[in-house]
Amino acid sequence: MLRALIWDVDGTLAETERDGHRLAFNQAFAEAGIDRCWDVETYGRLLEVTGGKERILHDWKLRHPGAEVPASLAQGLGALHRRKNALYAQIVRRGDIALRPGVARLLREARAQGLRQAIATTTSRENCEVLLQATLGSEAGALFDGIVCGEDVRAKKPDPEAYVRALGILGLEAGDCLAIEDSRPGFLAARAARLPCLLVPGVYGNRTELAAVCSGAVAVIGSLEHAPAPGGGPVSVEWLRSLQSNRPD
Ligand code: XBP
Ligand code: MG
Repeated sequence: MLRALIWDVDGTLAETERDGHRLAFNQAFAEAGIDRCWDVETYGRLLEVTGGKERILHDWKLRHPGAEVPASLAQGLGALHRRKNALYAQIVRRGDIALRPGVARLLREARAQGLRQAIATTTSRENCEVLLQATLGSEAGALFDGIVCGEDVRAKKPDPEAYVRALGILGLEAGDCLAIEDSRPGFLAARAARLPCLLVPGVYGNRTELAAVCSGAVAVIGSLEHAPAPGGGPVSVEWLRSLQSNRPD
């Protein structure tokens, strides 16, 4: 029985990464005098590591195999990341990032049909809140029963902790919920929490490749505006319910 949807944020609710977080990271690097600029492709590879601070360190380690992270980077990481989030907030507030097609409609439809809804994200709470405010405004409070962010967990995705906490807030069993994700780390996190997972890859996800590495997803679709045939049309709660028979366990 489908009782709740648990939504990922970055890449799922909105395409925040390429033209949001990435640009903010690059501007923060430039302001801090750090000689690093992530192009679209490089950033796509770095998304395998979730969490902004973790991603910066991962990139440095990739480029300096076996070397110790310099004290200047380790000590400046918190301030660098705070500045990056402030720059990200500016981008979101000026309206450059929209919800992905079909997201607002499905959020409202699920609510209207009595489904509970939560967010399980590895982004910082301030980023999540600014995005919800800029896209859904005051309606966001009525759509979600709980929001789990990066600060709320000890281990970020692909660790299941964010999903386990979201389930705790909802007070539901994993089998009664559906996770909606865009990425491999997100899928792994959902599955490790034993949640059925619908994958909706966006600009950073190749649908075919993701389907191959994420076997066990209830479905892999390109957009919430287009449910696959035979039903077709926008993804509805009814269509999500029909996926229950695809659950891996
Ligand atoms: C995606 C992430 C985040 C963002 C950046 O989260 O991994 O790290 O890229 O946000 P999700 P921070 O897909 O789980 O929503 O810099 O605040 O970490
Ligand atoms: Mg994501």
